[in-house]
Order: sequence, then C-alpha cells, then structure tokens
Amino acid sequence: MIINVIGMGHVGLPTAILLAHYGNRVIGTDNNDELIKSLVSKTKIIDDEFLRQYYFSSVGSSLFFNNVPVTAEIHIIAVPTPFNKETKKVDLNYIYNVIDQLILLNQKEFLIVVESTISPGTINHLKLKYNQVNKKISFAHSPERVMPGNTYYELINNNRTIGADNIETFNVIKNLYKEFVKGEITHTDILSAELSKVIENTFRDVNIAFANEIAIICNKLKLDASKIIEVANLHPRVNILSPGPGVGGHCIPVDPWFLVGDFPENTQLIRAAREVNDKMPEYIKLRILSISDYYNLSLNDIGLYGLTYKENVKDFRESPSFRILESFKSTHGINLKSFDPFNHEPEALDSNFLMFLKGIKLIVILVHHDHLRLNIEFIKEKMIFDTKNKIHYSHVIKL
Ligand code: SAJ
Repeated sequence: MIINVIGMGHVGLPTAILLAHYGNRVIGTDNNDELIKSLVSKTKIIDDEFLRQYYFSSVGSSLFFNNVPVTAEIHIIAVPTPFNKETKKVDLNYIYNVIDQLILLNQKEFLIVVESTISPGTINHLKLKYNQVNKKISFAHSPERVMPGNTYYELINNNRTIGADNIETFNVIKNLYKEFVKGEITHTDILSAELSKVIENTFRDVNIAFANEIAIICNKLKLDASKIIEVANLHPRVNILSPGPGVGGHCIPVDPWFLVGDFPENTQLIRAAREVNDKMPEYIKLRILSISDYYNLSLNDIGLYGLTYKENVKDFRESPSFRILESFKSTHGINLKSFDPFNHEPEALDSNFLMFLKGIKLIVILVHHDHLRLNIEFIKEKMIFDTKNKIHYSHVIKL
C-alpha cells in the first residue's frame, strides 16, 4: 500500500519518515521545490537524531519525495491551516488545493486523513463539497500533538486521537500509527476529534493569558510574578502557566480564533485571552521605554535577546520579538539591536554574541534558549530586563 504524506513541514516530514521506517512505502510531497530537492538529495538538515537516522536509512528505499501529490490508497494531509484575519475562520485553501489534485489523480477509492488542525465541522464541509463530485473519497481526522523541538519523542509517546466515521476506517488508520505510536490511540467521531484538538491549544492560550495578566498586576504591586505563580501552583489543583512577552508559533495564537470566528457570540473569554496575549509585545515595549527613561538610556543602548517564538527551536513564526522590533521601528524609527543564537553559524556564534553584548547596556531577555544559560556569565554585568522571570540575579528587572 502506498501512503502519500502531503506537506513536508514540522509534522508531515517526521510522520512520513516514521511511516517509512516502519515498513510502509511512503511518498512525501510538497509544492516547495527547493524543499523537495533538499529531501531527495539528502541535504535537508534534520535536527532530531532519530528522525535523521530513519530518514537516511529509508530515503530511496521506502521513502520517496515528489513536488506534487501521487496516486495512493491513503493521503495524509499536513498542510498549513491559517486563520482568516477578517473572519477569524480557518482558511482551507491549502487543503482545497490538495484535494482538487487528489481527485484528478485517483481513479479508485482513497482515504484522506487530515492531520492539520481544523475548526470543528470542517471535515463534514469537505465531505459535502467533494462527495458531490465523486463517491470515492473517505475522510478522517488525526490531529497531531507535536511540540516543536521535541518532535520525535512526542510523535512516539503522545496519545493520539483519530476521528473516523466507522470502526473500519479507524482500524486502517490505527494500524498505520500504532507501528510507531506508543501512546494510547483513541477513536472518536470526526467532529469530536476536530474540536478536542482546537480546545487543547485554546486552553493553553487562555491559561497563558491568565499568567500574563497576573504578571501585569504583580508589576503594579512590585511583586515577582513567577514567585507568586510558583506559590499558587503549590495548590494540588492549580497549574498556572508562565507569563512572557506574548504567544508565538503557528498553533497557539491561531487555533483559538477558529472558535471565535465560528462562535462569535459564545467566545468572549477565548477572544479576550487572545487579545491579552496579542497585547503583550506592546506591554513589553512600554516597559522597555519606562526602564530606558528611568535609567536615562538611549534606545541604542538596548538589545533584545531571542527572536524565535520559543526556546531552543529555530522557528520565528508569529514571534512576539518581531512585533516588538516592528513597533519600535514604527514609533521611534529605530531598528533595536537584537540577537538570536539560531541566526548565527556555530563558528561565529560566540564572537557575534560578545559583539552584541559590547554594544549594549540593557539586555532584554525574550527567549530563554539554552545558549543563554550556557553564557549567563557574560551578561551578569549588564542591566537585565527578563520578560520570562527566570533569571534570579538581584539586579534583574522582572516582567
Ligand atoms: N508560552 C508562554 N507561557 C507558557 C507556555 C508557552 O508564554 O507557559 C508561549 C511560548 O513562549 C510560545 C507560545 O506560547 O511563544 C506557544 O508555545 P507552546 O509551547 O505553548 O506551543 P507550541 O505551538 O510550540 O505547541 C503547541 C502544543 N500544544 C499544547 O501544548 C496544548 C503542541 O502540543 C501542539 O502539537 C502544537 O501547539 C500544535 O502543533 O498544535
């Protein structure tokens, strides 16, 4: 049986590698020609050591790549599902584009497993949209829970939900995933699978917004938010997340909008949480301005550390750091100095970091990469504004 995994991104490529490693004939496809060339020529950098090993041992034997989808019994779709900024509804154009190609490709019946996060009711919409043209497509939804930066471990060990209309379809998909998934594989109806995935990320966004509001209150009371949250979390049924400069990535700041777009009258809290998190970059900017005023610093004396959306992941999508940089540029006409270890070749990293530090008096910590922990000695003499409250030097200015 041929499996076509469509979308060689953070989820699709690891899924294709694992399915191929465990004995399936897999064709990974993506419309990014450069990416496909790098995958075919084995020049694509794969950070995770297990996935890298499995990739090199499978490519050309059970794992192949192509820049367009191919005929197959099963198509796993892992393409982006952004939200429409105006309507806040999920933008399905990438998915439509793929399915349109699959209908032309496949003469026989085929199964589409959507891994991309989609708003509840999407698969039903796709059934209605496509099954009018032919009866050969069946759909299922198998949302992923891969924490970027820990992909292999989480793909293997996380529990998995598969939304399928009947037990036969569920078993076909379960037999595929159980080759590498050690976690529990749960069968639900498709609508439940769609909604449960969206609310997992929405829960996280609301919880982060709560932590961020606590941090703003703590700042007014001159209290350390991380200490207050740590004490509150001593309660056996309290688990408050950590405040920060905002919420980035391609999931947490996106998925909650699906619910706001579909249920505008019933999502006041979810919308408010999104707005709280989206305002954090501006709050950080105002804090930086008040610190620079108080200590009579020029904006040229200030450097931002951390441009990725989270620690130890080379992923800059929706990063709050860029919102802060853009805001300073638009209001003060300045490109603040900034540094992220993922923007530097290893051989130049240390010298570039020291050069960055040399030019500043105040370092604003936005992301706590391991690189920072390993080089903390170099910043202790600087003024420090730690937006994640993780550095406990006495002179550190906290969120
Ligand atoms: N953040 C905070 N405070 C926290 C946790 C995170 O400010 O306590 C910020 C991070 O700095 C980052 C953003 O939120 O900017 C998102 O980071 P994340 O680690 O919460 O989320 P992702 O996007 O890396 O991964 C999430 C995960 N979902 C959940 O944890 C519920 C992952 O399991 C999902 O598979 C992934 O979204 C996805 O692809 O949906």
